[in-house]
Amino acid sequence: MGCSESEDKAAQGSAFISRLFHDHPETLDRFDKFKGLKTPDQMKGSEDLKKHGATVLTQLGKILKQKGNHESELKPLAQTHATKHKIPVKYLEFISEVIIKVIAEKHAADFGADSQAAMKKALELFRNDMASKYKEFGF
Ligand code: 89R
Repeated sequence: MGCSESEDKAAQGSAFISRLFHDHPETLDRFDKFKGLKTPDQMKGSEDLKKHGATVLTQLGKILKQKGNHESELKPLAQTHATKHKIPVKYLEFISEVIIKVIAEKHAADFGADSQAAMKKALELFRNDMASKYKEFGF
């Protein structure tokens, strides 16, 4: 997630999401607006998927930068993902794996064992706090 240009963000964000849909097709079913995307080419060509990819990455980036002091950002995200989109914690595990995998593939040289471990830890913290918020929302 080292790129800051917004175009890179859209490309990178949609790369994570496409990979999630590929590795775990059941996750695609949660999106009414992406259900029609059947092939990797359709996913790559979707402006809407890029836009959403950038939204997700921007939000995740903000949260991870807080290093745990993320209550005000995390709460509304947990609320929509628990009560509206109904995204199980398992799916948050999937996306965490995908994020690590994709960065490791695309940026192998800058993503050594230490960076990977740090990213894993940050994503774990994010997931744990999402899970406790989910409980508060009865999900
Ligand atoms: C699904 C993970 C994540 C996962 C959805 C998933 C889209 C940020 C899944 C629409 C769905 C469905 C929507 C609605 C959505 O709503 O809070 O417009 N997510 C919306 O019909 C994550 C993660 C982050 C994240 C956001 C933001 C929005 C949004 C922001 C918009 C505002 C709102 C963790 C990486 C299921 C495939 C930071 C996953 F499986 F990966 F866990 N979202 N989302 N999401 Fe989602």
